[in-house]
Amino acid sequence: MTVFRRRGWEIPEHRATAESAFSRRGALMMGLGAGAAGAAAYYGLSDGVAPARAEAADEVLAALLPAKRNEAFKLDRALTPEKINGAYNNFYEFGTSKYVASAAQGLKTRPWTVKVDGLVNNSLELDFDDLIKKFALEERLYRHRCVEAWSMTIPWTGFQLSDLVKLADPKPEATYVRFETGVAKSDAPGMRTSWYPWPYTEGLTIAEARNELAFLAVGTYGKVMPKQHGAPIRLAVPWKYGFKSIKSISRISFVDKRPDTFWEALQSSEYGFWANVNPDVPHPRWSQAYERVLDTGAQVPTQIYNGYGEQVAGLYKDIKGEALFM
Ligand SMILES: Nc1nc2c(c(=O)[nH]1)N[C@H]1C(S)=C(S)[C@@H](COP(=O)(O)O)O[C@H]1N2
Ligand SMILES: [Mo]
Repeated sequence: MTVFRRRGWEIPEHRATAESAFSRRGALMMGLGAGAAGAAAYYGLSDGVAPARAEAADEVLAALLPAKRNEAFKLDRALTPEKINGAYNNFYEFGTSKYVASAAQGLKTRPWTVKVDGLVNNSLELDFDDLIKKFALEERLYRHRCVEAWSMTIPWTGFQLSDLVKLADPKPEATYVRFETGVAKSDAPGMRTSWYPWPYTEGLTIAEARNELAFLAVGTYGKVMPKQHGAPIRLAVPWKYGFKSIKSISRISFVDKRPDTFWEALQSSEYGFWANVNPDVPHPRWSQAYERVLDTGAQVPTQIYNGYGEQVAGLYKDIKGEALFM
């Protein structure tokens, strides 16, 4: 069985040239040659340098960690080592390579406000440290399957999105939830590329947002989340392709129309709203049948809903005529 791997997976082909030119500029700005940049970032992180650097103001969160593990969320495979997960990321605001961990240290995570608005009875605008005090933090071991056909497992610390939905108390007209990334343009070299529809946005149906698996993560490996994973707060929806799990969220809006999402706006023929994992529905440019497990490099068969069908298949049983798996 052959799995095609191409460079610039998530980039529409006609943009690939502009893309690599951008990455090279980014590398030069850091005073490194293009080849050295990736390697330096990778090996630097392997020594545990970048992920350890937390904001001084992380004390409130740090005092709540480590949170108790919820044993209901188990894995069928080994946990990916922290240094591997922290050194291979997708965070386009900081560049299109996987080695954005160093650049992501420029993300300012304090002060950080999360706004919850739209069709709700209880709109909120809370400082991140006040927000986390409203919820009981727990740890869950989740799988993560990127649309590019690599996967990892990770222990997230956070709280169930449905608890925030409850607190916001949506009106009956609210049918979707829209998420927006709050990374400041001035901190994020990748956002200078004008052909991307910044800010990064994502969306779920309200039923998906109420599903027990939908999780808002604020920590990894029992610690404050490294910036490259989307600090201070990011979504984890493990039955969907990774791009749905939006990072560094600053706004959550309850709406009555399907929200535009970053990847759909960029290339709707390749990245849809639903993006549920399905090994039988290939991406237009590659197979989704297998995934490369980070660290071991093993090629393992991908599972429908990334193995979470028991929890989520029911969400889709009455939805007809929609591209649920792209
Ligand atoms: N704001 C924002 N969120 C994002 C992305 C991004 O580029 N920007 N990339 C997505 C993609 S494609 C993946 S696979 C995951 C990667 O999460 P990780 O780097 O923590 O593994 O984040 C998702 N969330
Ligand atoms: Mo991804």
